[in-house]
Amino acid sequence: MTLRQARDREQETGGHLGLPGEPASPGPQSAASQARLYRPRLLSGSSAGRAAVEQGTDRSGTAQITPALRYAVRSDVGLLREGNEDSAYAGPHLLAVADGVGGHAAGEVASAATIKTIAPLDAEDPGPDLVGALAGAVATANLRLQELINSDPAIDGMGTTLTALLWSEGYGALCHIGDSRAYLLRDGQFIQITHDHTLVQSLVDKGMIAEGDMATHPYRSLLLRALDGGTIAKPDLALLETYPGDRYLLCSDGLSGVISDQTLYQVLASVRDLDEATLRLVELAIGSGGPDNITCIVADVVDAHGSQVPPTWQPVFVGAAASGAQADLSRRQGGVPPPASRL
Ligand SMILES: [Mn+2]
Repeated sequence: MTLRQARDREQETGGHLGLPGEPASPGPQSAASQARLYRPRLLSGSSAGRAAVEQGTDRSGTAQITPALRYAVRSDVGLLREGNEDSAYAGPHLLAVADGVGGHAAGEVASAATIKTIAPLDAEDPGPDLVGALAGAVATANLRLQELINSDPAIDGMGTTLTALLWSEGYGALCHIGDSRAYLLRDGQFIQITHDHTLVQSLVDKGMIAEGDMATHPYRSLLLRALDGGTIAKPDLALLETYPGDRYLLCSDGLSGVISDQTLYQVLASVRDLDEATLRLVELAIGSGGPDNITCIVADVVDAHGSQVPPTWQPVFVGAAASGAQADLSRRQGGVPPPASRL
């Protein structure tokens, strides 16, 4: 089955994803089976503490809570790949992982251009429509890929996944296309909040193969959707409510393809320090053979004033967006190389 045939088939069978409500019983064992975009209910049940957070007070009704992000990001080429085609950005309002495809530098160009195009969102006022702001930036990134391909037919066929969270004052807009992933650890429950746009995921959804066979399926890398500059981007979009104590993981398939959800959960639930958590995750992927580039962002929602650990303010680029592809891009654009990245 070709990619186009697979895409057509997905469309015929209604593979486009909606936004189901809260899963009935999320938990570490069910993370993969709950692989749907996830919208936590507002002020659900007896969550008085959350209701207070919504109103900007604590349970006593006195202190103001100022939610902010604390994060760490890491990218590693792995053991078998010559270059790193993953790119990622983490800043106080934007977390994004992109995994380039296309081979021979083109994947690097695609992921780096996408990350570079959406990164300025971090410093902008997103306005009242957080999802719309992120979706607009992603559409612009897709047009950027089209420009790059038009100017250099040698890179035609390149594309990239993108999983991004634009965060503002307790709300997160989630944009997802491809097979990078986002997970949420909340109140001891760990769930995957994105749904892979892969052939094997669609086969699992239709009950044609077992979930346990995904990782070893010969077509496990075949994407049904990606940003490729050639078609209108169709990412999944959702608005999440976030709460102090939430921990988010965004990663490329170089991590989630070789490390089980159960192990991801164990690391995230047990390693408090964010830098250490990202290091442990990358080490685990390398210990499993490191067949692909490995990129992960781990982010905690903290109270900027009340928390013992301060928020992070430093923007960070890693992977292709932090190195060679930037120079390639500036040459393609005929411009001056951008300043050196912070990592
Ligand atoms: Mn990958």
